[in-house]
Amino acid sequence: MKLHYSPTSPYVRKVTVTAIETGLDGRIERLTADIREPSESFLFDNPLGKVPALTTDDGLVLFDSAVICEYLDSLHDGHKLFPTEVPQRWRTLRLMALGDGILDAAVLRRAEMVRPEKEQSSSWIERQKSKVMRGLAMLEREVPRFNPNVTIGQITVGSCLGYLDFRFSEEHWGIGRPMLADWYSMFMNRPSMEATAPYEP
Ligand SMILES: N[C@@H](CCC(=O)N[C@@H](CS)C(=O)NCC(=O)O)C(=O)O
Repeated sequence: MKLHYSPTSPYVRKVTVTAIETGLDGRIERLTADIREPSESFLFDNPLGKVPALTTDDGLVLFDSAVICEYLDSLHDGHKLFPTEVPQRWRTLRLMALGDGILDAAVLRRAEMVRPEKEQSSSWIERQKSKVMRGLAMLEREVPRFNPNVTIGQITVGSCLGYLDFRFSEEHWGIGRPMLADWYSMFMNRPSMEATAPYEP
């Protein structure tokens, strides 16, 4: 399998953590993608021009991160990251959606903040920031109900908080959210999380 990849993308991190947790990492070749100027062949395979995208051994190109993670989870017989039993399945998918939604808002906020100052919309930046803040408040409330076993929900939340540390470190999201901060310190010790910290190439 081939993974179109960027070391700064939190959505790619979700996939690489999933690959490590499921024992599939050794079967995945990484191809660095230039998302600012994507190649014609990459755009043909993924018209959205985003990473991650995974080319399977059968030649099917999968996107986005949720689909790729569920695909990887279907390829092994160990502990499943996408529970099949309810209500855990719905709790897990909801937690993944919350982590992805916070990420979407944080990524949009950053994209706006790096535009030339006179072109930036402060109301747009604030709108995205308030989604992040409300999402973090919900995560703090949800921590006591996190599944004791690792799930794609927790992997998404871990990748999301890692992105906030990477791009918005001066905002210290952990202040005032003690349960989430404690959970994150513990989750960060997983080898899969340690091996996938984001970096600027
Ligand atoms: N919902 C997508 C989001 C992927 C995404 O937005 N990736 C960013 C990198 S962090 C990207 O490729 N952006 C390039 C673009 O939007 O053109 C997923 O979960 O995979």
